[in-house]
Amino acid sequence: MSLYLGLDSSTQSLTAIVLDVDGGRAQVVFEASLAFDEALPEYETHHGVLRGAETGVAVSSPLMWADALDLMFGKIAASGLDLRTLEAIAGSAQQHGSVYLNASASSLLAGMNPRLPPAQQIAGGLSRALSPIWMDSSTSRECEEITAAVGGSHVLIERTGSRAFERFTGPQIRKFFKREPAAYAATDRIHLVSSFLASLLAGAHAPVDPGDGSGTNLMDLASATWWPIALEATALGLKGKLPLIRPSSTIAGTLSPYWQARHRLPPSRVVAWSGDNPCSLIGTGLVREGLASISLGTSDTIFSLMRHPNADTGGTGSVFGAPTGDYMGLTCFANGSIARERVRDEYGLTWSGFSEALTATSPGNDGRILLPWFDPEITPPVLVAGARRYNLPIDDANGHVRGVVEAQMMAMNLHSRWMGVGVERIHATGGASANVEILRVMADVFGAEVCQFQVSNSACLGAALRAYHADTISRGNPRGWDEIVAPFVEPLIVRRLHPDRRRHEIYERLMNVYSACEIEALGCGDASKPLQ
Ligand code: XUL
Repeated sequence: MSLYLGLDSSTQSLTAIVLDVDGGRAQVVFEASLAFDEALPEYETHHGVLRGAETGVAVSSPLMWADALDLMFGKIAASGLDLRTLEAIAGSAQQHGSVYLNASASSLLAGMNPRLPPAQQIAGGLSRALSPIWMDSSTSRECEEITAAVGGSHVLIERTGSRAFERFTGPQIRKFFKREPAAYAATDRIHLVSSFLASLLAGAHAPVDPGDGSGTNLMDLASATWWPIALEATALGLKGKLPLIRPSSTIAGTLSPYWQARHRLPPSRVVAWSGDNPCSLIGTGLVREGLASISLGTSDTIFSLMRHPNADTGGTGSVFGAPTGDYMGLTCFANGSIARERVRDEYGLTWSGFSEALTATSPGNDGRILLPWFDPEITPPVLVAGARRYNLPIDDANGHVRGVVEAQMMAMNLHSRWMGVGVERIHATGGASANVEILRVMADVFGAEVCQFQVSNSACLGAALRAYHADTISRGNPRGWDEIVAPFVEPLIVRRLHPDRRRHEIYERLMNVYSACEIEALGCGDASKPLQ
């Protein structure tokens, strides 16, 4: 019996999954989640986020993420599991967010006192109190500057797998460098959320993996190394401040004496952390081409494994490194669960009321269309938030429920075509994948079979599977990804939804209308004024 722990530090919560692997058999023996707003109210976040006075700013506290780890280890220690066989720990984190540390951080990380919580001990190691996160859309100017300095968008896309995106780490670093030069100069190390949390566990600076490194606009995708031209275009002296990039299976260190003593844990291996989307790729079993996953979380994402980094020259999506050593195509939508919740709350519904509204309305929504850009949107790019409505009266609750779900699915279909994946089967994950009515719309819009999983946090499951995989390598007995993933992921499929041909035809026609609405709203609408 060997235990493997996966942690997922997402926008709104921290989740943990422990796998028990016995020979070829494996099962989930522990799963828990804590929401930042409720578990750590002293950080005053709303859905895990702090909004600044400046438009588009979205930040969060790295100290909150550290305290959440401490609370979660407390839960794991109290679970009754025999943790002496906890062999390895790996993690998944919201992508793109960055944590800024000064030169004292190394010794602080190494010398933490197990009698005290982590946050207060590492606070002095921060050179920037708050971390910009993936929801931040305040760096358009920096995106333009970086793009121009590297020789244009096509060059950036070809080398890094993505055009300059506001949420990506490079533009965020550039903004900090320009606005707070003294604090930037006092920064010794800039971690991603993933490598920061791995460093905290290992008690020493941990590397970034190519999956998360590719979400920075700074990494040369083909060689998985920092790209000097992008570094120069971003900020002075940046190379010396970034962590090393190492394969996802790298053992970053041993669980530090702090965590061992504080929660009576063994000296488990700490595996490099990755981004939540690369981890979800593993957790939904996408180790082969031709399948797609849709994650319905705070952000909605659609992604697929790629053997070759076929970048999206149109600039809609991104190519990231995959934990398998391959690549993954991804399109990200900012208005995911927050938009669904917004509609649910606005019309005083529960989730079952939300499902009932979906059942009570017909596919195609009788021509009512909602563009659910309640927050600034990534795909398509909408910097100033504001929902748009077509034939949809503001007091029409049912129309809004179907409108938000249909819009999200149609947008995912339209904006993932660049990946060139003929989608026959979709693996659905994320909190909202528990809702069968939402998955029915997904199946009909895509004309594809949709698989629902028993574990809705596939990023966390993927992290636990990565811990297992890296452990087999470090013991000199490596297992292939198919062997790791197949016995786990397939049995977790609890439901398969098949598309209805007639409904799919309705959506094929409606997608042209939806696309025209997007174009009209982006090109002709006054982006500062919602239509209703
Ligand atoms: C992906 C992205 C989001 C975050 C959410 O590019 O920005 O999916 O990773 O945690």
